[in-house]
Amino acid sequence: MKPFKAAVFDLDGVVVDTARFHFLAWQRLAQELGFEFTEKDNERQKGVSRMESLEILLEVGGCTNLSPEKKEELAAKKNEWYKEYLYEMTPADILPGARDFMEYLRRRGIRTALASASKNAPIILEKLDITELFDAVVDGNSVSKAKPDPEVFLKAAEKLGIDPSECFVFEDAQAGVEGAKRAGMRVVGIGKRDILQKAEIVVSGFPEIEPVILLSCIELKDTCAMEYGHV
Ligand code: B16
Ligand code: MG
Repeated sequence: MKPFKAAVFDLDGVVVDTARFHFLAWQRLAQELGFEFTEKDNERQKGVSRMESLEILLEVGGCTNLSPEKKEELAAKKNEWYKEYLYEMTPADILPGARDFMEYLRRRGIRTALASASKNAPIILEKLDITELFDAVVDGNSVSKAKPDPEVFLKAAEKLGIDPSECFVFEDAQAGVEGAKRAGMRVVGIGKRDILQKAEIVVSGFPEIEPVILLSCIELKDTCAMEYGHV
């Protein structure tokens, strides 16, 4: 196995809990359209693009035959509500342990990249004041295919100038884990083992595990991280 040279981070659900804001905004749209939208339905939207998320919501509500213009209008409306939450964010909203872990990796000479499906990634990085923590940023504005397509991860590796097999990805979504695996990368799942079964290591969050231990687990591709958190 090749050594690990770069860490590629998903954004929503890994570095910041914007997944909650996405859910609230989609739920508001569903309410306006007259149906219920649950957290279970929302799980399928994680990591996929805005328009694919809308298709999932419309399928749940049985809303068929909407024109492309109407769909664009609904997605834009949801995004405006979502951005209301983003504007309220401050650097304190970075998920516990994420900054410490990224800084630790960088001190160890490991390169870092962002690989997010979100077109709002630049605003989020700016609000959290973490743009400088990434050597490369690839987001929804620079990819044509959404996760589980590997494009966003392959572009991140290309921008870093590092072979995909030398990258480890941190992901909270099934679509993201799948995309990273298809890119030939190894994955640390952030969340629940039953949802992120294909990841090599799963932890419930960065504070569950000391950076030094998580890094050793990744380097050894050991199963020791499995003992941490709820997994
Ligand atoms: P936007 P990630 C993804 O971000 C979210 O997980 C997903 O729920 C969302 O639909 C997608 O971004 C697009 O977001 O509407 O802001 O462009 O997890 O890949 O960082
Ligand atoms: Mg995510």
